[in-house]
Amino acid sequence: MVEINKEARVYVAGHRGLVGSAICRALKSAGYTNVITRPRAELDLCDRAAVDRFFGAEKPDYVFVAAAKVGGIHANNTQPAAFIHDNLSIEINLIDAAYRHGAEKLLFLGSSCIYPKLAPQPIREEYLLTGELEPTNEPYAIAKIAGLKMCESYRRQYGFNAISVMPTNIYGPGDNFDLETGHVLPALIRKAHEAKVSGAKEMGVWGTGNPRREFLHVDDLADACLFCMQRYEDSLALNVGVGDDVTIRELVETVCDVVGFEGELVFDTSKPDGTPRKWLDVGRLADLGWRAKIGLRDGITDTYRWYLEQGGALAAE
Ligand code: GFB
Repeated sequence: MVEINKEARVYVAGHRGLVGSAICRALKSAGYTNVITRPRAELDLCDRAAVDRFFGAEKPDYVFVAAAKVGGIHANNTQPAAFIHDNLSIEINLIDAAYRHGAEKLLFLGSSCIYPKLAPQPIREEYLLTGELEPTNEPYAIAKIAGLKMCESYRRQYGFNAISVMPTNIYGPGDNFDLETGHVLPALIRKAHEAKVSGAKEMGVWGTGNPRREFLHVDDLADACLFCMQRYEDSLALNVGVGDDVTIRELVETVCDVVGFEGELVFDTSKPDGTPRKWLDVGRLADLGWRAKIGLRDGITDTYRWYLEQGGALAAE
């Protein structure tokens, strides 16, 4: 266990995103006083020279790589070039600059979609690169695999203390509620809410409803990231999940219950299902002493509350 000095210079890349903003909240409540962030208008993470200048000037001790181009199944499927380009650029620029400017440690965030589409379930860390990827998000997955391999390689060749964590599907306050580009959980909250306030008889759900997904609240993920920054030092990319999954049909039923929409569900099977299941084996992280605390229903309730506070109700009325 490494006790990180509360005055250490901690840089959170992607601090306005779902994950980065939760890491900043967690750092603040843990008493860290020197958290460094930069808005995109001031630092373009795809610009290598700019990232290098930033690291040279700020010299962060600890780096959380929560910056990424992310999106749901439709965004991944329709913008493959942007997903592979932006994610590779961000990873190369940040990991290399952190190493060259003497950071103590770096934590890289990947995704459970790095594993083979038909991996045995639950998915253990060692199943990486044992089979074909899910086609709807292959470019994103390839970029995330490159990021974890960079961490592994910089550790092996240069002794740089870079670790990777692979979270399952994340949701929570700060999520993207756009119906085209967002992930399933915020999209369903918005659809159920809008159907309720407009008095609609039905709401649309993409795909068959049969795929299974595991959902981790972003505050649990942020907690796991701080835990790993202090306790984990190995080249193996560590799974972070809740140890449980649900079908999309079960998910939408819970969402409708929380939101209070009682109409019909209409499954649009012209939309892709994506990978049938990605249930992570979280045994390694549990052995280190970390477990998720926020149950799915409570997490959905919390996220719906946040959505309403942001004006979701007004937007839908
Ligand atoms: O969250 P999601 O977009 O991404 O979709 P993936 C999960 C499942 O929910 C799919 C279904 O089977 C969708 O067809 N679904 C049902 C919906 N209704 C909706 C809806 O209204 N919106 C959306 N978005 N889905 C992404 C990857 O995969 O997961 C990324 O593309 C990343 O690379 C991310 O790994 C975590 O779980 O299929």
